[in-house]
Amino acid sequence: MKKIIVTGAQGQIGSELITKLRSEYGTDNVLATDIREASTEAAQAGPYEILDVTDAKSMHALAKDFGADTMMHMAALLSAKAEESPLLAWNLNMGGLMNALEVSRELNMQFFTPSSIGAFGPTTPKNETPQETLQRPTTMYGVNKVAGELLCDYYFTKFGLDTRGVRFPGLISNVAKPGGGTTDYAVDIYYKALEEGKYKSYIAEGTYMDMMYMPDALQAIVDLLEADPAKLIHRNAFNVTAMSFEPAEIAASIKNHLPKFEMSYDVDPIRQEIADSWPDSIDPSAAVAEWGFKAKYDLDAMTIDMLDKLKVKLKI
Ligand code: VAH
Repeated sequence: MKKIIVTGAQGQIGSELITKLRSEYGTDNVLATDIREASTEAAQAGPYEILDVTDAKSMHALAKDFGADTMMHMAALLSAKAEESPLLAWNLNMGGLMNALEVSRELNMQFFTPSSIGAFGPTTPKNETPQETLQRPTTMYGVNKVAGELLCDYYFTKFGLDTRGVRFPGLISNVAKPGGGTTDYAVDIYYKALEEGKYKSYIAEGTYMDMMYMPDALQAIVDLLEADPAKLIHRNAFNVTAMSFEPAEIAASIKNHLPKFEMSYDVDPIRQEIADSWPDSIDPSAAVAEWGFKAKYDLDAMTIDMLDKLKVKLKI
């Protein structure tokens, strides 16, 4: 049975990933780590340690003492926050990744870390973006993601480390509220629709971005972890997506269930510039062919589940 160490376990993906991994592999086989004290129910539900991913010595000691054979490196600064603090983003995103790769190499662990559609830039083909294409991102986050993909492939070809990754689209979750992303409007809108009956989008109408509901993202991670390595032509990182929509479309989907919901716009130029540099839709065919990637939720199915879950969470 796998013994897994997760970094960034209280982040947007990490906080749900530890629950998913514990249900798949057993609670005691998943060590959740984060720079902060365990404050979420998920973090407190199993083995947990404080870890700053820029501290290689501590990361090595925790992984070795736990007997980990799998590293899920999730700790990172997201796109908008990275644009606010590019040097901090470089040090955390690249320093943390290098430490996680080195510890995984030293302890011969399987390795996973997510890339993002942010690894593409304004000169990348915008529609049905191919698995292999031009990647010249214009954000610090994108530079980190492209460099990270290349580093992970290097560790696979140079050291034979079993590195695997996906390029996630915007992820929508009813558990952890995200912090610092560009696609986060697609999470905030559900909360505000229920709490206030209206939402002011910082992303302009007509701005398409790839998106995915968190349950599909978590299943994709487990499916890739378990994939037959002999069938993997690519490794870092696979395009995965479930849908592509623009703000008016998610607003319409919500309005089908909350007829009085009102949408308005107050565009944030920084996050709009980031969004404009990313693809409108990416092509996930390599992930489908090499490890059977399949998303279950489309926009309307996600809206129904998000509203149902948030009504309970917000006691509305
Ligand atoms: C962000 N949610 O907005 C992340 C993601 C594709 C976007 O990487 O930065």
